[in-house]
Amino acid sequence: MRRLTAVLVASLLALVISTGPAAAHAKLESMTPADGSSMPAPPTKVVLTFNEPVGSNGTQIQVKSPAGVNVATGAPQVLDSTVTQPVGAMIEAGRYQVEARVVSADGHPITVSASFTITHAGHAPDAPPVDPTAQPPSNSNTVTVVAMCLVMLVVVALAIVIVRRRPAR
Ligand SMILES: [Cu+2]
Repeated sequence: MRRLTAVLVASLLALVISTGPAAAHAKLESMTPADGSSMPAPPTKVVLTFNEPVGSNGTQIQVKSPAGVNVATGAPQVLDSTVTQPVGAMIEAGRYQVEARVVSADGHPITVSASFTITHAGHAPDAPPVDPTAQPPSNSNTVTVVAMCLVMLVVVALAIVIVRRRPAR
């Protein structure tokens, strides 16, 4: 009899543990850019879509560059079941890791771990415009940096032209 009681208690506990919290927690349904995807141009935002509305308090999203720099800028915007995180310039090509902490409707936090890869580095948008009439700076390091920026600008411009020229699907 004691054994039967123990088995009953154990089954009840198992039932509560397995059906209780799991049913109520938000789950990531999709991400834009898609988890595991690879693209040439850096996105300007990361959008997480969950299977149910999530809370706006306590939401934290980090988008880490291959070197570990967080490129997320500003607060994530929560609208029903989607969370939009603006991201700044992605000046490194490679894999970006998305680490999100989102609060489920029942108040419990969940964490999301996903990633995407960009094959072409972006360019810092707040870089000063290049003045073609400017005197070449005396510092050779500065010249190198400016030259690299110019090359990046050309690459990005080319990428935009190529993407625009592709016929619509
Ligand atoms: Cu919960």
